Amino acid sequence: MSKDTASDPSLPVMELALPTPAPAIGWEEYFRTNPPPSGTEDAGQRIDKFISFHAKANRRVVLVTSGGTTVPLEKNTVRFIDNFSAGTRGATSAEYFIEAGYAVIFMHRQFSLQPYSRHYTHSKNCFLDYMQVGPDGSLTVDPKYSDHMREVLGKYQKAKQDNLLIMESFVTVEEYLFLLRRFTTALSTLRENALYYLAAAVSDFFVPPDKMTEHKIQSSGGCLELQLDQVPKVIYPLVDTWASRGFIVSFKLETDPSILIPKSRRALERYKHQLVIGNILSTRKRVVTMVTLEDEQDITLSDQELAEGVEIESRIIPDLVARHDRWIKKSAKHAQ
Ligand code: PAZ
Repeated sequence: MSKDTASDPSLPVMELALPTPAPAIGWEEYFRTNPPPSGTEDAGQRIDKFISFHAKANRRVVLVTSGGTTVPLEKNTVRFIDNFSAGTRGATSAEYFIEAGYAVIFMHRQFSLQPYSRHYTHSKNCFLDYMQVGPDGSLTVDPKYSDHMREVLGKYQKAKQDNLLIMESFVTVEEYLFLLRRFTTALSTLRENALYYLAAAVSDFFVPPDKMTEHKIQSSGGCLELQLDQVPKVIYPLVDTWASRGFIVSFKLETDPSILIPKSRRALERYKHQLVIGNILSTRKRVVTMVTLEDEQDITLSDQELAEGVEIESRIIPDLVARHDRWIKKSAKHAQ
């Protein structure tokens, strides 16, 4: 269930005007009334350690969220509502962030694409197709893949050796929200050196635990009527409190191009973060729009670049790094 699917996209843009942001009560109550999922604190402690390791090296750290969240319909979950996202944007971006010198906290949907392994999973090829057995019975990589695999392997091993990548996973929107709060709060200790790249596709509606049935919903009851509560908009406390001094980038996914920019800009006006990257479902690998309160800039790949396998993230990340540089310099000037 993607953001804003509840709005009717056929409405004129003016009529999509949303009310003033709800006071922060929603998210506070959410965190007060829902216990943290098991594993939240253990993951948080691993992240604390990772951050303090990179703080000593004065290295910038980016939190990349990636993949879609689920909304379970039953406590013993058989059925759930899912959000669209393969995790390509997040996993690909993580690699380019590492290339740019950042350490990456990769907070992703379990079993969605991951940095480096993404080149060989979820593809048309089964991983066994990359292998071959030699005449002596030895198992090797098929030579037609070995140059590319050597390059990816080199980058992967370097990232591991330098401890530049830590991966933590979520499945449900609840797990996502608790991890997000825990990780952003931890990362805020790096102040301006922290970058938040919120590419995950997060559910807007959920079934709160007190309204959820214990066991599998039975089809013998006829039609299923669902009433979902709204997930609190945690971007508000994230910008205002959890990650207040970092550079915060959110994504906006739409299917109707005419509402993409107005809605991206409205999010910036409302939450006051630094950048929204707008993308349209059908063209997201070819064009994105970098939206700030001041302006908007498209990053576009040509047909030839696409055919050559250029990834749009190879253009997005250097652009972001330059923006982050300026953000750090500006903050240092203000502090003088
Ligand atoms: O993971 P993917 O590459 O298949 O898709 C990426 C994306 C479209 C989910 C991402 O670019 C995005 O827009 N995320 C935010 C989605 C939202 O507005 O909820």
